[in-house]
Amino acid sequence: MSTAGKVIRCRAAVLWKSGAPFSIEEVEVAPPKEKEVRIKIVATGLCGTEMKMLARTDLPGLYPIILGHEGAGIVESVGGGVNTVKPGDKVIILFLPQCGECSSCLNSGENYCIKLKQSKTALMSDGTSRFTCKGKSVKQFAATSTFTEYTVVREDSIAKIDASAPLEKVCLISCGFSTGFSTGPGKAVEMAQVTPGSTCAVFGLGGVGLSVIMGCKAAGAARIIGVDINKDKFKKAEEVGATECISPQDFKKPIQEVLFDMTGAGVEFCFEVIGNPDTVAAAVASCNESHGVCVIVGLMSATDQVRIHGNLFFSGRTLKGSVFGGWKSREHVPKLVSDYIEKKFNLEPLITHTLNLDKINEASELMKTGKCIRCVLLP
Ligand code: COD
Ligand code: ZN
Repeated sequence: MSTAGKVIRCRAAVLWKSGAPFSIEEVEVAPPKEKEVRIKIVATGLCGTEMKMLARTDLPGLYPIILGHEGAGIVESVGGGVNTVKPGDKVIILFLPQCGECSSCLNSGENYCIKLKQSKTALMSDGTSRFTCKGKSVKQFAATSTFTEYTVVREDSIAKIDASAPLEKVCLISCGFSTGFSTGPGKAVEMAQVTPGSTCAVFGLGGVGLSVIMGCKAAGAARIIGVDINKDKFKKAEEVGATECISPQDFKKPIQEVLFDMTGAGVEFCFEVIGNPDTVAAAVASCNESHGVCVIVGLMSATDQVRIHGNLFFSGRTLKGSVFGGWKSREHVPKLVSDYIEKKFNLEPLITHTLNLDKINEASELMKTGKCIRCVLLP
C-alpha cells in the first residue's frame, strides 16, 4: 500500500538533550511539501561532525534533534513541483545544497550555495521540520537528518545517482569522502591544485583525512606525510597512500619544524582535517615559504580564533578554506558515484564498521575512542 501523502511512523535516533545518548524512538515523518522529497534511508555514516555536535554544550535550543547528514536512500514520495526525481530513484543526501540560483551556484568555480547558510536554521528551529516524536517537533540537522528510516529534504539537497550504486558504500560520497577527495587531476574544482611529484602533508587521519590522502595520491603527489596523535591511524593511512606518518607527540620540536627537517623546504600542500586552531597554525607554518598552500578542511568551534604570525605570509604562502571539497554537490556527486562504480577509487578502506542503526551509541563510542574510521549505520 502506498505511503505517499501519509504520515510515516518509523524508527529514528533522537537526541533529547546535550550529553545524552541517542535514543531509538518511534517518530512521525510528515509527507514532503512543495519542492521537498521523502526518502527511505538505506545507509548513513557517522561523521566526525556528529561527534563534534555530540560534544557541544553551548546550544541548549538545539534539542530534540535527529542528527546525521551523510546518507543515501531511495525516494519514497515527492512533494509538488519536484521534477528531478521520482519514487524509486536512488539518491544521495547533500548537506551542501545546490540551488542553482545563488551567486556561488552561478559561478563555475564556487560551491558554497547560499542555501547552506540558510539551512542552519531552516528545517531546524522555525517549525519547518517534518519530524515529531511524543507530540514534540524534532529538529532536523543541517536540513537533512539521516539517523532515521525516513527523512524529508529539499529537492536541491539530493542528487539522483546510478540505479546500480551500492548505497551502503556510496553513502560516504554524501560527505566524508567528497569533503576530502578533491585534489585529483582534471577536476572542475580543486581546492589545492596538488601537482604531480609534489610533497603534501595531511593533519588528521580520520575518514576525511584519508580521503584527502587518496586525492593527493590520485593527483600524483610523490610524498604524502600523515600527521595524527593517534598512531593506530597510521596503518590505514599508509594503505591508502601516505608515504610516511608521524605523531606530534613523538617530538620535542613543534611539528612544523619536524616537517621542515623532513622535507628541507616545507611541504607544498598541507591540509588541516581536524578543525583545531593550533593545528591550523602548525599546518600553515609547515608549508613551503614561497609557494606552499594550506587548506583548512576542518570546522572550528564558533569561538575559535587562529593565531598565526603575520610574517608567515610575507614570502608568499597561501591559506584557504574549502567546503565539500569544492564539489558542486548536485552536479558532481552523480559523477563521483559513477567513478566509484567504475572502480576509479575505493571506499572500502574507509568503512571499518557496519552496524544496525539501533547500535548507534556503540558506533559513537567507537568514534570517540578512535577505533573506527567510518561506521555505516543501516536503519
Ligand atoms: N593533532 C593531530 N591529530 C589530531 C589532533 C591533533 N591535535 N586532534 C585530533 N586529531 C586526529 C584524531 O586522532 C582523528 O584521527 C582525526 O584527527 C579526526 O578524524 P575524525 O575521524 O574525528 O573525523 P572525520 O575525518 O570524520 O572528520 C574530520 C572533520 C575535520 C572534517 C570534521 O570533524 C569537521 O570539522 N567537519 C566540519 C567541516 C566540514 O566540511 N564538514 C562537512 C560536513 S561534515
Ligand atoms: Zn560530514
